[in-house]
Amino acid sequence: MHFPSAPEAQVASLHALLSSPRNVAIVTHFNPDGDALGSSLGLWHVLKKLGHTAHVVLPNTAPLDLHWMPGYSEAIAWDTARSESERIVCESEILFCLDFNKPDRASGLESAVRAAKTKVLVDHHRNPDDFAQVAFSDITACATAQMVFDILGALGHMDLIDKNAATCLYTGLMTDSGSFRFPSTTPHTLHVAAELMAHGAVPERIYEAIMDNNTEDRLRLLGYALQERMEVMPDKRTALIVLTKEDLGRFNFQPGDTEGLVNYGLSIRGNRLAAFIVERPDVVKLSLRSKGNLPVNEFLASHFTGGGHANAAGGHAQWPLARVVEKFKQELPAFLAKYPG
Ligand SMILES: [Mn+2]
Repeated sequence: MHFPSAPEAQVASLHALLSSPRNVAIVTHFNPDGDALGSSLGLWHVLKKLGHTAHVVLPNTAPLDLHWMPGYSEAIAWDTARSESERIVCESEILFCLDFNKPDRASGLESAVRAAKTKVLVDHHRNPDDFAQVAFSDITACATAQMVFDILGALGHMDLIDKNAATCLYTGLMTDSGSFRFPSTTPHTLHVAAELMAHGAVPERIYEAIMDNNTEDRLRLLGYALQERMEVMPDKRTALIVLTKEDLGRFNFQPGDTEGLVNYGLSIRGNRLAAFIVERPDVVKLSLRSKGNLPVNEFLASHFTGGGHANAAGGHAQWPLARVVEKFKQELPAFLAKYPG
């Protein structure tokens, strides 16, 4: 098996760093998703087996539907344990930064991340900041969990991937690849999935744990968003969903409840763009998805604050909701005209 996300030089540096027992911390991005947690916990299970002292430290508590992941109960979160989180990150001998590539994505842990002396970046997002001593950056990898697998394989630790680690890594792979359907899914992705299955991951269980985990409020919010708050623009092959903070309050919004909502707009026959704009307490957030050659990361970077992948990107704006929606609609025609589909 080959490990495309694990270049020899970086693997050698990491091998040297981990050659004796260390105090290791693993940090991932704010609002951790399946890949953030899956890559972090997957790596954590293996580092412990190698004899390191290891902690997963989250900038905030993960959504409830990820709490089942093996090892989650031993992770700590900055929003519930600030000083302990910061201390563990600051005092770590090696800090892994997984699934993000700019220190501010660690939110409240940003200064602790900057202060940590030896940082190892493992990430698949575009345009990484240069803040880590050892950097694994592969924008072609469908998930950070896939990169962690490659790195563990290149280090010769594949045999240390037990059922728990395999379950975590498979979760990252599955969630970030859209259940193995996004264009980022490669033959290698499926080889890694197969290997993780052989190490104990059970796809049926993991899919159920992630997907069949709705609350009634979340499903009602989805129905409401599609029925009352989705604008379909057939001439633009675009669907736009806008939710106000009152909408969220009405359905007792919990973090993660609107995860994946934007994809419904893209599932309309013929659509090439879907947008979801949501009003949060201090910011308006945008989430864009597209098909084919329509780089929504460019659109967000040009007109809002944000970025991401060509077909899946996110951003925000510190303006009133109405102004964000107006700006989106204003800039949309020129963007679509630039990339005729
Ligand atoms: Mn990811």
